[in-house]
Formats: sequence, C-alpha cells, structure tokens
Amino acid sequence: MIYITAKINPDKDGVACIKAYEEYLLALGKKVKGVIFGKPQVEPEFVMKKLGVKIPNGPKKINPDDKFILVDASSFMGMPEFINANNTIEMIDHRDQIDDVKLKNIKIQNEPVVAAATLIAKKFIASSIKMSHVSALMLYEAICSHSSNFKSPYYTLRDKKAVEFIKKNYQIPKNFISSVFAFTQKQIFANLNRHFNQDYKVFNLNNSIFSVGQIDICSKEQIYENKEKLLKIIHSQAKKYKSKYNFIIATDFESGQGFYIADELETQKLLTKLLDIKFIDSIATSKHLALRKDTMSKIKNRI
Ligand SMILES: [Mn+2]
Repeated sequence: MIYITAKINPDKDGVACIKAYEEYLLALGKKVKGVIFGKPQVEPEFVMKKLGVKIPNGPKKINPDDKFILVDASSFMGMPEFINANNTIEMIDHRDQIDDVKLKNIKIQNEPVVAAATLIAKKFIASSIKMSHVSALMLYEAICSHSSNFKSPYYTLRDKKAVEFIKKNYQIPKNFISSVFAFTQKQIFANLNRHFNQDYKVFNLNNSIFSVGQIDICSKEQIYENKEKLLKIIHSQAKKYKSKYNFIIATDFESGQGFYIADELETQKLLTKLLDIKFIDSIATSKHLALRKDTMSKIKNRI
C-alpha cells in the first residue's frame, strides 16, 4: 500500500493535503490511502467534523513493501519511526530549504509558499481534475489560516491565486473561516496543555537548542490572562527538551500584533536583540504578527 500522511498530530495544512492529495492521486488511478498518525490538531479536527470528513488512522505496523508519501513535511522528524528514507517515495513541503542529503532517492517538491495546501491546489488546477467540495474547503481553510487570513506578510501570489480559484469555483459557506477561527481560539485557551502537547517545536541552531510554542489566534487579553499558565508550559517544555532558549509566540491577526512570552533572561536578551522588542513582565509586544517560522529563520540568520 502507498500511504499519504503528514507529521504525527497533523495541523490543518497537513490534514488538508492528506485528504486532497489522496483524492488527486486516486483520480489519476493510483492506489493510495490517506492516513493520520496521532490525532489531528484542534482546528483541523473541527473542520473535519464540520465537513463530515473522516481520515483513517495510520497502521501500527507496516509491511516491507509499504511506501509513504509525506505532505507538509520534508524530514522524518515528527514521523512514526518506521517511516524513513527507504520507504518514502515523495515529499511535498514549503520550507526555506531542505538539507538532508539522505533524501536523494525521494521525489521532492519544496516551494516557498505559505501552505503546502497551495501546492496541492495547484496540481488540481494544472490538471483540470475537479476537487470535491470538501477538499476545496479544506485546502481553502488551510491556506487562509496559514497566512493568518492573508494578514501575514509572507503569503505569495500563488497562495492568493489558489484561494481565488477555489472561491470562484466552489461555494464557500458564509462565515466558514470566521467560525473555524473563533472555535479554534476558544478551544486553544480552554485547554492550553492539549494545544502545546500537540504542537511544540524544537530547533537546533548553531548547537543551541530552542523550544518554541505557537498560538496562531489569540487576543491580547487572552495572553495576559493566561501568562502564568503559559510560563509554566514554557518551563516544562524546556525541561523536557533541555533547551537553552524557551518561549511562546502568539499572534492576534485582528489587530496585527504579535506577542513573545518568556521569563528567562537569556531568552529575553536574545529576542530583544534580534527582534527589536522589549519585555515587560515576561511579555513583549510587537507591531507585527509573530510567526514561529519567520522568527526562527530570523534567529538562524543572525545568531
Ligand atoms: Mn504547512
């Protein structure tokens, strides 16, 4: 069997790509199966429920001839351990760069767009294979969400075009995006531990370990009200990963503000220096959206 999957506990981009790419390859007559390892994050779980989409769980054990296609992913970090360079045949991702030389036998598409969902949407558009309505909505939601509803400065013309195409050809229910965002925001703050257990990232930059959490949608009030809880999470993740720099990034794309939460002096010093922000009582506010991917590439270039 050829499985299509994303990282364990996939986010909205991973889940949308699994669903839509499965549909695309099936339409081309390929025998593939989209599967999820772990549990989808809060946002895609809600979208799937809303649209009546079910994606089966991935196998616990695999056969020697099973193959994998990875979407919204270009490394084996965060994958089940039985997925590796020998049984992976294709990867689709949207990272700055991929530097793993062991991947040379894998078909890799890595293009700098805001969401891998854009690359999948493009495949449909180029081939004139028609997307199902649910796949169209899932791709649409993933692109809107990854671009902070096109308020992030990092989306590309190709992301915009993919979204325009879907809008033109498929009916988007009124309030679809706003209802997903409102639900997600509420759920994240109702259970911060669940949110961060599913999505906390570790980076190794020049032999310094960073552990970084992210909240995509929040209000300023929610950040201040939950400061102590967030600091507790930062500390426990730091302990878990033995990381030197530890912080949480949060973004309020209604107001366009970003927030950095950290209480350790070293982390505060580094972020202050690199990002031109100022910590007051463990929170620094930025006039720009705070996005983990962007923040980490800034740090990588300047550390
Ligand atoms: Mn993605």
